[in-house]
Amino acid sequence: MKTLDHNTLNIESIKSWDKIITVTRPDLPPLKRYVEYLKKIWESRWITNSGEFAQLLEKELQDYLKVENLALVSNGTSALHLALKACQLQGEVITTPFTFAATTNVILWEGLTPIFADIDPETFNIDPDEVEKKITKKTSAILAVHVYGNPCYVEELEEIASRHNLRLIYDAAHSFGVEYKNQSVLSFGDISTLSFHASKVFTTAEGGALVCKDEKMLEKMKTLRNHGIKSEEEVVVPGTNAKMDEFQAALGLCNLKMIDENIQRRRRLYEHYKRRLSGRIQFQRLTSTKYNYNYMPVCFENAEERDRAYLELIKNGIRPRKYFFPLTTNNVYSNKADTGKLYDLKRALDVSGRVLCLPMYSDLEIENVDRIVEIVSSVICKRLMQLLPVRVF
Ligand code: T4K
Repeated sequence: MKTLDHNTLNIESIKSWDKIITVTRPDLPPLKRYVEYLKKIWESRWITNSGEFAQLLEKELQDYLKVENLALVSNGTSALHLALKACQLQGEVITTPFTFAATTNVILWEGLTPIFADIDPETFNIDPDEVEKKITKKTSAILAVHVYGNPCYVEELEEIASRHNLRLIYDAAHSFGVEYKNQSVLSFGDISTLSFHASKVFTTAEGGALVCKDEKMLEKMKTLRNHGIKSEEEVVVPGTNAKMDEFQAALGLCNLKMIDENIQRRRRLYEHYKRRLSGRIQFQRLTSTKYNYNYMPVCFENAEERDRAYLELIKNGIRPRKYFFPLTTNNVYSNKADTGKLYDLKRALDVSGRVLCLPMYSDLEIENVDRIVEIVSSVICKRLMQLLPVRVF
């Protein structure tokens, strides 16, 4: 985390932070454009509670994402909370341990029990066969994650959920604009949740959204996000405050204008990484027909090699991240990195030990991608050299 001492804060300290290549960096619009929106906010003095910009962003996102029912919320975690709450779940929720802490945390906060199912070692998403094995009388839902935006096996999960009468919720925090079989990946399952955090391909600083098929369900979640208030004198359900404010919505409106261009730039970087590292490292197998290139995950041969590459990059002023290590089983049971073994999660443990997310953001320079590739390659080469037969002359 970046920490600045306010007493010594000066431009130089900010510049030195700028030299570090981080795993991600938010896209920001030209400042002038954002200021135009700020002027309107100043004029209206309407700064939150379903303001004009929030309503407009909801509409524009529905069009862009090709979905019918979308509600903005304050972040991706509150989107997950509202989704679970609206489904009135009980007992057990089957989920993946290979995800960010929030996916598992919300299950626990809602008083439910997370049951972990193993992942597919190529797509890194929850394996439907493993889900099926974990279903009991207590199961009420499946909470799957489209990891790094890569679509889950949606047809198989849909079939299992309907056969067992379970709710199917997708944590689509990384899936902005992703399509599966030329259809928005957000149109699968009962509810999908998005994150618009600074680290995401589309950002409102903090923010998120809920997408669902059923209009009534959307209304329910909109009521829940505003304290359960139906009218001035009617609170119909104990809700919460998960609203997006006008400053965030304005940033979203500006960023939406640049989204296609930014995704194109990421795509070029992704392909460059892939071309240069191909055959020497494992990439995630993508199942999408349209992808957003939010992350650049690669898997090394083993954990030791991953950790060496991680340290080597850090030494060179590059900050990759071990998303997602350790598994979120740790949130629940203990602090040990190997708790996954207890739950028959061998593949998740293996991927989590080998994965590294390399820097990926739209204005990352290609020369820096080359530098990163060279450092990673030098680590891999050491292993390959050891494998070569030693010749004795
Ligand atoms: N479900 C899934 C599957 C998720 O991945 C997430 C969040 C959620 C649910 C919950 O959504 P939110 O409630 O967060 O909307 C980051 C993000 O905070 C988190 O949103 C994200 N997933 C997760 C994968 O990554 P950290 O702790 O790694 O963030 P941090 O502060 O270390 O930032 C990462 C890098 O981003 C920094 O090294 C530099 C860059 N950065 C960050 C910020 C905040 C910037 O350049 N500017 C910034 O303002 O969790």
